[in-house]
Amino acid sequence: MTEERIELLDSDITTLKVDAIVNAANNSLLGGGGVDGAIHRAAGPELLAECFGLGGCPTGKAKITKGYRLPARFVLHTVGPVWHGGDHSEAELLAACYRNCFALAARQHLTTLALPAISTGVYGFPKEAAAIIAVRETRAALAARPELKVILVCFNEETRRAYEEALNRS
Ligand code: AR6
Repeated sequence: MTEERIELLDSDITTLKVDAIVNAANNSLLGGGGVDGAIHRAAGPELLAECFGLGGCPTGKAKITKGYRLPARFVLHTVGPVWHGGDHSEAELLAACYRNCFALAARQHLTTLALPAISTGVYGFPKEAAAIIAVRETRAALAARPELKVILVCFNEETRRAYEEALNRS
């Protein structure tokens, strides 16, 4: 069963002791606000130093670093699309973020992953539509890897509601 391996958790992602947390970063990978800022603050300056060497990241792709002072061992940095109304491949790019994070986790044999609601903050992606994509891609990843466990982190009530609705749809 895949559903038993998806957890919704009201939490600050920087506190979670998992194999990897996902960062909703920007193309520079050099920090920012939102969850990105919180992760860099909690991980310490060594994270920024490693990110400098990565040369940024295209939208929809993902790169890995160590977690440094975080309880999580690794950080998977992905760059979600900025919402421009929905006709600019936003849905495909958001799905690619999830797929590339899950693929990277599989390559590194990481089994416990926590993800924020990528693109739904500063980048303005509608929460309900984003939750449907997150749940669909998470279910596909869980079906492909029986050892995988995924925590979808709800930083606010609207995000939790959007995930609950997406999980109940099918
Ligand atoms: N733990 C878990 N989730 C969080 C946390 C946290 N500590 N803080 C915020 N969220 P956002 P984006 C939630 O804006 O929309 C940055 O400046 C938040 O409530 O962090 O992908 C980057 O550098 C929302 O549900 O990311 C980029 O420039 C979700 O995380 C830009 O923002 C994503 O919100 C990326 O924008």
